[in-house]
Amino acid sequence: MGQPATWQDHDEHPLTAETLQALFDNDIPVVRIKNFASADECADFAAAIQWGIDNDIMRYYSVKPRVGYIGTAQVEYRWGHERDAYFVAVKQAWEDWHKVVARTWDPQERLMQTLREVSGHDARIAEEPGHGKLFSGIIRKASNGIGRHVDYAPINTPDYAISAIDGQLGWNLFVESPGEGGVTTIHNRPWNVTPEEGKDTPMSYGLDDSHVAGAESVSYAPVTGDVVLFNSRNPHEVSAGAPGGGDRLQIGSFIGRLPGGDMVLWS
Ligand SMILES: O=C(O)CCC(=O)C(=O)O
Ligand SMILES: [Fe+2]
Repeated sequence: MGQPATWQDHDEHPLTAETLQALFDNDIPVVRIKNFASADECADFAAAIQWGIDNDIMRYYSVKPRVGYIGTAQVEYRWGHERDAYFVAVKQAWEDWHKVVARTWDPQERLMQTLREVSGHDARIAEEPGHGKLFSGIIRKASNGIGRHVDYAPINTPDYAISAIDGQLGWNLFVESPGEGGVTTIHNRPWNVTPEEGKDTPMSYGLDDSHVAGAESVSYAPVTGDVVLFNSRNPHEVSAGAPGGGDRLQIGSFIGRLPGGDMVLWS
């Protein structure tokens, strides 16, 4: 490998056709869509999440710190599960998700529409031939933070159709945010290991400092109503929100860029 990667700048950019591609190409660190949702829309969505918590629709990941979610995460099925088990979970995930979103509005639909308008390319939920749609649009309560990890389908999920993408972003809309903390740090060190045929895909969660040593980094704060996008192939982590502040309530997914420019979404 040659020189370590560097970003053009450390700024938060508005969403345009150019910044979207620059983010996929890892030339810039962060795109922020300010005021993607109004304060009323955020409060309404947060109330729907609370209804999901009160009705035991929220589940908790097998990782520390504890992260609550509504929906499912494909990456949780990468080891020791048949593909069919993931698609059984997808069916339940969409049912749970629709119960919540039916009470409020659909940020993911708005986001896909925004991506189409800005880019001139299609943006749609990812599908696996023979199985149908993946789940997309995970709702999370991440008030205690999220450990350092990478998200990149060609390495995480080499045997799914989404592995055909050549760039991967994460987007999140924050509908409630801690007054302090809950900051996401992104390290410019795109994940680059070769998955071995017939072996488990490499560990992508709980990455220690050796994975980011010497890399430049940028941090962003969750702001209620904003969508933030970043290149999820870079190691990233979320700090805990300060106690006594609001929760960190969010909805988001990955956006993969297919050769030709169309975009597919999944969680
Ligand atoms: O909540 C965030 O800021 C980032 C969460 C995350 O790891 C992701 O969306 O891939
Ligand atoms: Fe992530």
